[in-house]
Amino acid sequence: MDNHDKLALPVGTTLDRFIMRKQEDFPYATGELSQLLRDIALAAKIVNREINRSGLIDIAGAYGNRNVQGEDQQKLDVIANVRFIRAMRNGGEVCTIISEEEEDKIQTGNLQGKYIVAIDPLDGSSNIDVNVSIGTIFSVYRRMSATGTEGTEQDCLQHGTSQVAAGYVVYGSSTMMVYTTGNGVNGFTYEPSLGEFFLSHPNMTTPKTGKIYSVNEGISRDFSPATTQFIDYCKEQSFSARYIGSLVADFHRNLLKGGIYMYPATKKAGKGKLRLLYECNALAFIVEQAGGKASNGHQRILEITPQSLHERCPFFIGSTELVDKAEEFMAAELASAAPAATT
Ligand code: FDP
Repeated sequence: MDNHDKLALPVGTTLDRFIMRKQEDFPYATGELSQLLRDIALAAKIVNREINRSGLIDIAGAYGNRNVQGEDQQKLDVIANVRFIRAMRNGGEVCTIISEEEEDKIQTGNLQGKYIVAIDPLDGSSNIDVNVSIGTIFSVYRRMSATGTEGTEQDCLQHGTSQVAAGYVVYGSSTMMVYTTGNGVNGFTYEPSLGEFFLSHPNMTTPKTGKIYSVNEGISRDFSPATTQFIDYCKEQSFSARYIGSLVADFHRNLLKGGIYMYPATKKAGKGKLRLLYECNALAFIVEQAGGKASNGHQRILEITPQSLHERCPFFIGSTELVDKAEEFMAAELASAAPAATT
């Protein structure tokens, strides 16, 4: 067998093996967080399968919305919600889940579970039906309340700085899972024929600056003057505008290439559109671990004190230099709005 023989090529490191190796770095680790990450990865594989079949399901379900097993066809975001919750409920490590799809927190019944998970099971829902990249985003917190009880509101409303892990899955031209446990960021690409995620992007770092800005400019008439001025700045620099409208996909591209994604406050939505607990915090943790920055325009995302489960916040995330620049415009606006000091 020579070195060019296909059999000479190693298959690489699987996500499971990588998680196990990382756990060995912490001699007192119980393995519960590792198991939780594996549960999420398993649900992601199932959701990936459903997404890949979604066009076919539509065809198969065209007459009465029933599949061959006679089950009602469900929308993919509902399917994803069920799959992730079921995986975490069966796993046993999570006591409470906050999901974009459910108004109230979900008690899994695992009273001994040490972890709280906030999840957007399928983000970018407007892109589901048109075969465009979508994603899953998750944050993991250690509960503050005693085990043996249900998770509390206080457990769910922790600062982003308290996250013990965060990640996302992008279902795109290939499916990838990217996660951090606070010690760098690693990305894994799904190999469908083997049914495994393989380490493809070790120690991911994001460029300090970039040439991409991502924002829904169709609603720019509703932006504050400072946001518009920052967008004008991006145009003066001849940046490229790239906006898929799927947060995970837009974020993932900018993480790799350098750039800024923003969903600012608008006249209609003073806190923007994105949710702090299961969208902004997770990506903020990841971007910081990769050397980037995330802000609401004035404050570090991870230091915002959450007030409610589904609260929204303006979001500027990506290369540090570009987020700094956006903050400069916001600060100038704030300063000019402040009443002049009287003598
Ligand atoms: P969607 O409403 O399609 O679920 O999470 C919300 C989100 O998508 C993000 O993924 C996306 O970046 C943004 O909203 C798109 O909003 P606009 O259509 O207002 O641009």
